[in-house]
Amino acid sequence: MRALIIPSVFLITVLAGCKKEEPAKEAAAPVAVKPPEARAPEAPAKAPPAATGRVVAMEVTADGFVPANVTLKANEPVTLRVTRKTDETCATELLIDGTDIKAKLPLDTAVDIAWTPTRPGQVKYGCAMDKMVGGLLLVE
Ligand SMILES: [Cu+2]
Repeated sequence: MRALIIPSVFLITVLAGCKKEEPAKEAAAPVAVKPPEARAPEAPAKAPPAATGRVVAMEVTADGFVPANVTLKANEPVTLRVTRKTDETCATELLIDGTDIKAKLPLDTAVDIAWTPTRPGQVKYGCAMDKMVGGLLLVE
């Protein structure tokens, strides 16, 4: 008798299992959606970072970067807060020689560019077009 009962119980279990599995997967889906919670900590990281060190306000006008030349100190963190005030310029980005810095400059938006020069000297910065519109960071 057991030989007959066991297969039928097995069959019922399998059928029930099949039917229950799908809702179980749906239930599992929200669990798989949990990573957004893990992404949540990234969001604050994307928020504008607090300015580091001295803040130097600069503007991009029809005359270029104003002021064009800025004196900095070696090993002293600085934040260049650059606001592009005109569309009459090709300086819609700011690049700094010898660094990976390439900051987009949206119109009328202050953009913080943090940098710590490591050695004295003159560092050229400016637009993406070979810094034709730009100036010098004079590192003392
Ligand atoms: Cu340019």
